[in-house]
Amino acid sequence: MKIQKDQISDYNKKEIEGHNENFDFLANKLSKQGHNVNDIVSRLAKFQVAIPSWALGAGGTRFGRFGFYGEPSNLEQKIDDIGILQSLTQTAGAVSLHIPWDIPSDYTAIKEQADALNIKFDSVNSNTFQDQKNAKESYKYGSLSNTSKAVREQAIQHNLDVINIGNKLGSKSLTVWLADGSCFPGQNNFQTAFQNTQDSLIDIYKGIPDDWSLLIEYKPYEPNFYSTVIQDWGASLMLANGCGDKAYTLVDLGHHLPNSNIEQIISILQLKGKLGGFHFNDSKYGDDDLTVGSIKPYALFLIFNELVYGMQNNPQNPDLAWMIDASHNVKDPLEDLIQSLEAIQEAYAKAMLIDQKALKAAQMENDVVKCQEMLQGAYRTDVRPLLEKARYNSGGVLSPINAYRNFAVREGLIKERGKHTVATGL
Ligand code: LRH
Ligand code: MN
Repeated sequence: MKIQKDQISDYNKKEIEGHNENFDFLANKLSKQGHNVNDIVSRLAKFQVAIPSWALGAGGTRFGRFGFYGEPSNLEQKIDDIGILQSLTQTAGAVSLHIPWDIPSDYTAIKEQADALNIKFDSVNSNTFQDQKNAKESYKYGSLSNTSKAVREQAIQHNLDVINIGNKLGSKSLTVWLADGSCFPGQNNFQTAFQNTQDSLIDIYKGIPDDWSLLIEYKPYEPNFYSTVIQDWGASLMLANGCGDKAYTLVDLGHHLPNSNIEQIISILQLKGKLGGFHFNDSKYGDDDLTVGSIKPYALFLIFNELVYGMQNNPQNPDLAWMIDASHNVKDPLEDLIQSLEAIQEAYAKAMLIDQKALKAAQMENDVVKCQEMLQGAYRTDVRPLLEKARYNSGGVLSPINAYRNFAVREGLIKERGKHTVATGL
């Protein structure tokens, strides 16, 4: 299913007047405050977020999964669905594949399809947290950290295979997340597990092409419930430093213990030039993989405030890999992803309203109230007309969710694919 350009222009005609009114009012106010509105709008338009190939169907938990009709049942249909997101939002210009869930059957064809939809291949993800059919070794007791050399070598070879797949698609990074850990005290020798992981990552790092990066994702628990080898940013940072300059930490927002100060973690990782990328989502309790900004929107804004500061003050940190990592248990996956894209753009736009130099000056003066007023003033600004303008200028729709429903996309996908297709992934 494709969204046609004329569908979009016809749809926007109905909303453009209201948009122009809101935009002109806001742009006028912001210009008076000294903001370069055109610069903010063009930065929003350039800001592309990678869609996870594993989150285009209905997710589920061990307690059950409720399918969503018209799900993509192969990689080609997944790329088509991301094409729909890109047509509407113009901010979903990349896909992050998970291997072996999404191994391309025809590399040339899948690249042509993605190119035609203006979709790039972002980071590729390895999977050593599930045993593959006919696999010689099992990852039950871990992969890169496993006490068995044969298991570690199998896991290392898998990661090298994933690099090879990504290389054929034009990806420029490998994301490694390990479930490795233990469920009970005494089960693991922590030092051996950590050292095995370091040595294994170094072997993988040797296979990373020069213009690539290795993103090491941390997580405190699940599926192991007593210890996880790469449990937090400190462990990920140490392992990245142990590998070399092309290795960085990957921050999944859901991979933090309650009340962690994620914006502080991000600030320091940027200072050290070791922040490589994000898995955006939101959570109330654990790794809930909920819609971005749906639970803690102010925390997301504070994270973008540190990111904007980093973009302006930390040239030592690389360009970041922006990716969503979510799972949809009750909502249409495409609507959920549209809302996440909107929340990310909104937090970024609000953070760009902060005069970082003035904020730093107030911080140096310890003028706490002034600092707060600056942050909350930006946060309380309704920036949606800026997002609409960025989409409109890039050929997208002014309000994606309304358009998605108005174009009856899900109904169209069900007509094309039927009601019983199931997407690979989580
Ligand atoms: C682990 C994780 C990781 C992926 C998986 C799909 O919780 O965040 O990024 O490999 O989800
Ligand atoms: Mn993740």
